[in-house]
Amino acid sequence: MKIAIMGAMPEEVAPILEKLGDYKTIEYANNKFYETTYKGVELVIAYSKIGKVFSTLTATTMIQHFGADVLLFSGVAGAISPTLKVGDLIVATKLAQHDLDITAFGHPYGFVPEGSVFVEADKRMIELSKEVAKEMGKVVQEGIIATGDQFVANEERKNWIGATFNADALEMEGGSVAVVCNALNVPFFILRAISDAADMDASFSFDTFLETSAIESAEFVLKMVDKLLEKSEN
Ligand code: 4EH
Repeated sequence: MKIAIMGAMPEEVAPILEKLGDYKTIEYANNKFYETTYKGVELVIAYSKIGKVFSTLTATTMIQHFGADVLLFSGVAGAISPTLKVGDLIVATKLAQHDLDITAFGHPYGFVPEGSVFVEADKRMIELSKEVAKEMGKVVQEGIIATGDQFVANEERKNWIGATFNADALEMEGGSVAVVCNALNVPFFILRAISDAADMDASFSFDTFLETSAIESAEFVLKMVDKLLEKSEN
């Protein structure tokens, strides 16, 4: 088994690399990929750069070039649901692209022919995340994540995304990573820690909490790796 761990920003993967210590750096497709062996399993780690296009490229590369057969995403997100506060964790049950719009042709938001509005994450890993949460004594909310090439810092846009996709959180990479993993039959898990509320204070809140929230998410995702290994032993 080879496990891919990705984030979008350097701050999102730094805590993971720090914990792992020794790794090999491989340059490919204008990006750096970090490879290491952890408890006898191969890991490939990278941050994609921000947005749907770069995250698509990185997820595809990790699977097709590096041979990952499971993918975990760790990062931060803006909250839509009022029950999500800065530092809280959300696991994506399914993801959509909120900025995909061919409604002029009568299609719903987020839909293109032969695609689907939502892509579901791997149910087994969501189950495992409940065990991890319990063991860590943490609360992890499950919910819908909406993705788009836009930093949302606007109450009106945030509410529209919440209402249109029934989404609980928003970010800029999960929906595209989901499309890639789904197409290539790679089970995926997307975890985000809240950094802001996607409102007028979002950029300030984001800058303040990026680092601490990214650490929250990274710690959890590493425990997910431990859990996957524990389960694959029996
Ligand atoms: O990778 C992008 C980062 C913001 S853009 C998406 N990430 C963070 C999640 C996120 C988010 N996405 C959309 C957290 N809050 C969000 C929000 N809307 N309100 C960025 C950040 N810093 C420097 C440059 N670009």
